Amino acid sequence: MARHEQLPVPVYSILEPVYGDGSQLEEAQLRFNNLKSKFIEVFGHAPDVYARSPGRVNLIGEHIDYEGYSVLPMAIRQDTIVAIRKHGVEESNEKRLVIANVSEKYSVCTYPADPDQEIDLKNHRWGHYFICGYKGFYEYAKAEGLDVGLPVSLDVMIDGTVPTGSGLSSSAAFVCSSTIAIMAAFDLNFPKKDLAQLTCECEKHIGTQSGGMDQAISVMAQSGFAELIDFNPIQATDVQLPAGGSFVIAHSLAESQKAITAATNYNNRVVECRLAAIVLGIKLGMKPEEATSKVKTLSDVEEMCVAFAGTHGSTDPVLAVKELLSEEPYTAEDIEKITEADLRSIFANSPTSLDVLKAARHYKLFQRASHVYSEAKRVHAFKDTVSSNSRFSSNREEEILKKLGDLMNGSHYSCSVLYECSCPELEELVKVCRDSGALGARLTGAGWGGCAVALVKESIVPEFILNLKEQFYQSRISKGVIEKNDFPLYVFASKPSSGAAIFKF
Ligand code: NG1
Repeated sequence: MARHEQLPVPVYSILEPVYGDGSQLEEAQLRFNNLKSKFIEVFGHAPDVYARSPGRVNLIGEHIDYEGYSVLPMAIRQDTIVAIRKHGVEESNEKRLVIANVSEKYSVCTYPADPDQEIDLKNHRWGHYFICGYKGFYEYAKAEGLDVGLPVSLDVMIDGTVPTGSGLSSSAAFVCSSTIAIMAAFDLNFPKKDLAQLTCECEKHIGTQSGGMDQAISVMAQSGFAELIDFNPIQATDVQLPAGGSFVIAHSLAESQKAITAATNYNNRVVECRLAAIVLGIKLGMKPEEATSKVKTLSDVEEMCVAFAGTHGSTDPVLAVKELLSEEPYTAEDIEKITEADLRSIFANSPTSLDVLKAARHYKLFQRASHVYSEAKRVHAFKDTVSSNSRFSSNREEEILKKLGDLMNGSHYSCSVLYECSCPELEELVKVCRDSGALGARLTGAGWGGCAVALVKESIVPEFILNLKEQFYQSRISKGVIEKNDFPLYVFASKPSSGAAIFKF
């Protein structure tokens, strides 16, 4: 039987396979009806086809996907639905992409139909995410030698429920659903693993050096399972979570503007990791020229680090980091002495990395590398702990949940102290979660704002949520930061939901 990542995106004519039954189905029915009527109102025609892709919560494995390491996210029920209609094949007028949104917050965006258009990063517009998918579709079609004809006009309407800037991957839900909708409008369907790869690549057009976790889980998730996502090649392995635990997602109410802060936050860390890897490679015997040209990620030099650790009676690559990198931040000059090359020449092919170099004062190589190697280990420890669940009796479940919680706490500490991607609101929220009985709690997603995820015993979830309301949200409700009635949008327990789908009614 083919692994599920090799299969195409499922195509349904009813909503149940994705939205189940009960209130979620009812809500989905309303959304689809509303989307269709708004589409007709704006474009004068019904859409041809719909695609949906979910947001995700990352349970463990933060800021390591772009370093080549496995991560362990699950899809959440919040998603982006794209309704699309392809037209203008025979018409001679100028072909355009018109992107509307059911929410009045987002005004209509119009773009030319040229798939080679550059995205104007200096003027950030919400429709840019659709263009990422549009470019990605054509790039893939070209690479695969598919004849998709000349560009045509597309009418598009979006309905997204993944909160933006929350670390729950609204951007990937948007890019994946857009790409899949375009693909479906052209009557094509690519294998899920190719879609995961191409959406990861095309989201980079927005200016972040995205790692691939979000798109992979959004496209490949299976209802009822978290997934261990491996890269190179992309692969998803179902992970059955212990029944007695529930993951509660809570928003810190600090918005994380990943695309806008890329040069000092997200992309900065990608650059620091590459520099750490290059310096480690050189310290472990590579010629500077070889290291600067060949070493891209910390996983590229892991084997050398492990071999070094072996000479000290250990298998832990962190030992090499401790012995070979300085805890003091490095200046550009410090690193250039080691690499024997100007940093700008190392990153000459990456304009977004050059922006990082311009903005950076120093580089914390020791801290970033220690985080990446230790976090990569925690992911496997988490997976192994979950797997051991089925082999033992239910009275061991408590012990297993506790172990998972400890790993999540360890991950948060590392993100906060070594990777410095937390913020005061997240620190406060994580503490409130732990004080309210969570077995473990951590920031999730890129950080610098957005959500925390807490592992809570199923039996105490309502009490836990009430506690969070009192301890964290009440004062913010009083100050008018959020509306009281919106509280359920900011805190919710989530079961693993299903991945991308196409709907043809
Ligand atoms: P968010 O910002 O939560 O969507 C980002 C990256 C991931 C991963 C995490 C950190 C994108 C689209 N996503 O997620 O690939 O690196 O940060 O673990 O850039």
